[in-house]
Amino acid sequence: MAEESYDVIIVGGGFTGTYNLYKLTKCGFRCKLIEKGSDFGGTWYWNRYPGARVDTYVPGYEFSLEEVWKDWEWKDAYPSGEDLLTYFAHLDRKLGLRPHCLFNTTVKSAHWNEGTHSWDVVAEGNTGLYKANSRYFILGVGNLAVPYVPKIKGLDKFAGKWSHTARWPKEGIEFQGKRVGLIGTGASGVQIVQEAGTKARQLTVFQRTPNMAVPMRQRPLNSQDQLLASASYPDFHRKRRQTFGTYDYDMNGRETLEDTDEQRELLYEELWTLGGFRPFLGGYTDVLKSQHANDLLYAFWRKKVSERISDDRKRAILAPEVPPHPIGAKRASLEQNYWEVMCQSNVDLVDMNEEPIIEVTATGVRTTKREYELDVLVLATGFDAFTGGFFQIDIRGEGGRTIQEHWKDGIRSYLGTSIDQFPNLWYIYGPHGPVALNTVPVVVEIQTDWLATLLEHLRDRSVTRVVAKTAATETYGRHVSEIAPPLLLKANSWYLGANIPGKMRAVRDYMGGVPAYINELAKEVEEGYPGYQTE
Ligand code: N01
Repeated sequence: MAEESYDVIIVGGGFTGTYNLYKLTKCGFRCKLIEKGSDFGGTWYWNRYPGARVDTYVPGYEFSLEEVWKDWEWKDAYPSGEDLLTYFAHLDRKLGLRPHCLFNTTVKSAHWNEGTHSWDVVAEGNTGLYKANSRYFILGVGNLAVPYVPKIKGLDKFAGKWSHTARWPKEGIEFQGKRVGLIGTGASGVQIVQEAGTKARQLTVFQRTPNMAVPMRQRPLNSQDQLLASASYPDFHRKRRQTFGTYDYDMNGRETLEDTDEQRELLYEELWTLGGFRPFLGGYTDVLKSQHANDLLYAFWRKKVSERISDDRKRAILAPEVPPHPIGAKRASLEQNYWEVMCQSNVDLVDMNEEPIIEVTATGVRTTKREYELDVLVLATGFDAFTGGFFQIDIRGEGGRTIQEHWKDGIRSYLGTSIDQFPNLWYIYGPHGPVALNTVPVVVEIQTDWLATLLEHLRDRSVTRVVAKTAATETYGRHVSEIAPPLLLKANSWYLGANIPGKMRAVRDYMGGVPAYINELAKEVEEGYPGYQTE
């Protein structure tokens, strides 16, 4: 087998991989992109469950490249998973990506070679093993790439069809006329409810924690409107980099109690009507800092949602008087008709706190109180976020140290893009970067543009080895922990790794807002990359 050699090997064909391939090829680097799936799309390739839809409206959720957006039209303000896959095909056509890609191929290992200052990469594909080496190794593996399937007794005995939402079969699973069970009511679960509730003969939702979902305010888009709006796209795309959450909406700069009750109610109503979780949670600056501010926002949310839940029992489970965690400490989902569907007579809601699941049987799910007969079981149980995708690859840095060993006491990252003792390795949209509250394409552009400048800088100086300094890494890590808002720590969210039993609970996301993050990156460039050691 011939061993190929590149300047850059990129893992993953989602937003990160496609943009890195485009950008670094344009800068003159010879790149290869390796993707496990059979096509581009990343998260949208894998999450094919019915109703999958993004929670950021366009043109917020797309690249800012004019050659891409100028002849692209969306059907809806919040595009569906299918439309996003069509967008990826458009990206491919416009940017000429495919010739540089290897699909149906899984990267198994990447070992740092101190002798050649390059990464030895082994992947496995349809045609056997693939080996290559590259000066730089870039992980674009996605933040929510590895599904979490809880260890529920008997799951393998279920005689009907079951699937995790993030591994939905391409041929689909029929809901029409079936008895469908759903475990998990995060963003994926909400979308399954909206879809399955209108098709299934019976939908049984097993809820552990209520979802504090806010309205999506979906609307169809027509060509004429998009054509007119496109004149403002460059401004819109610029603004995404200037707001806390890479959105066109920004906080009003005030704290909750600076306004009178009437002013506050007006603002809450305005944000509720606007739709989207970023405006609703970001109206006041202290929602995740002050418990009192958080309680006031929760009370408003509960009032609005309760008006739409006609069933008393279901209302008490879906919108309880005492919140299970501060609102916003878990990522709020967007809904279109969630509460109404939940109230339908064919939809049953099981509060798992009252009635825990004991096991899955051949014919359904058995709780402490009864058995629910099912034809289909959907697991919308989330992801091993941030580090899951890294740990699937045998990555070894200096001295053969694995990334698992290196991160066993917590993530060590410099600027959310590089790791001390792992030379020439980069990652985008991952641990200690601005991920959870932000939009993927925007963060990917910010980090990749910065990285491209750095790699050109190194090439101009004939540098072959670059690694983050340990002291800089530790300072940055402390900073990431310190800037996390206190109420964030009070929920068992994937933000903290607290959704996975046994996973260390720690801040994994840069929560200082994107303008502050951009300043960190810019300072590094202006000061001549003091956080890196080069040879
Ligand atoms: O996963 P989640 P998700 N028994 O982790 C429950 C993005 N996304 O796939 O809260 C019973 O949020 C768990 O219960 P609890 C978005 O960033 C976006 O829904 O831990 N239940 C929870 O209800 C989102 O934040 C979009 O008590 C169990 C659910 O499973 C992220 O992906 C759409 C359980 C997991 O919720 C993840 O969302 C979809 C168990 N053993 C996803 N284990 C949009 O753009 C877990 N649960 C709209």
